[in-house]
Amino acid sequence: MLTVHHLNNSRSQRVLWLLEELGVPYEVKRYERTRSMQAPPELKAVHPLGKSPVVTQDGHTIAETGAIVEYILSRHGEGRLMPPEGSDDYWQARHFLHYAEGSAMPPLFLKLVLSMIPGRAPFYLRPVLSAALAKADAILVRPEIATHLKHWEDSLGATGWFAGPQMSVADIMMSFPVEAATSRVGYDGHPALRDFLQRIHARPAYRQALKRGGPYAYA
Ligand SMILES: N[C@@H](CCC(=O)N[C@@H](CS)C(=O)NCC(=O)O)C(=O)O
Repeated sequence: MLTVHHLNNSRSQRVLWLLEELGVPYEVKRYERTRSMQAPPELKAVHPLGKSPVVTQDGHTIAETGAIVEYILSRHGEGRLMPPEGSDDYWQARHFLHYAEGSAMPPLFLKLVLSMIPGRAPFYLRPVLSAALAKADAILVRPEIATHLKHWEDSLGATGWFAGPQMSVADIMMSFPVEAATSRVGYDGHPALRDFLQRIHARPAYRQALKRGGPYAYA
């Protein structure tokens, strides 16, 4: 049996969604974030990085969402959720499989960290820190996020999916960056992103994954 080591309110939700789409049996081991929003120390006993998701099966322990998704597809996919090998859509799906965590998430994470700093600083430093970080956000982070949002909007434009005419693994990987970004900066000028989220959130497999994973802030 495949076990998903799942942290509440996290990108691990994508792994549950993938398994539901494929109809693969799995068990969920839930972990709760600490007050500082970090993973609890028990996750370090599963994998040294102590992050979620991690999956375990038949003596394998696999961390990192993209690698987990590749593992699940190679063991249980039977060609599903991947465009025909070698086609343009296939390489587009591979692009988004790596890009979601490699390039899309870092500026969103930076934005989150910048927003948390003033609240954790001594109160007398907060006004000056807030002003400096707002400037860093405006100069460095927001333009970067805007470039990514345009790439997503343009990519969805043709078919409503990230790689080709049908839903694929690209859409599952990209769901978390799209959910995280739009919850922070909204949908202004990005109707395809709003439409994408409405369609994926309505899928029975997505809804079943929410039931298995527990509270999730983005859907
Ligand atoms: N790129 C990694 C990121 C893993 C990651 O940072 N997971 C978050 C959950 S959204 C986590 O475990 N955060 C808790 C912590 O860092 O303590 C992946 O996709 O698996």
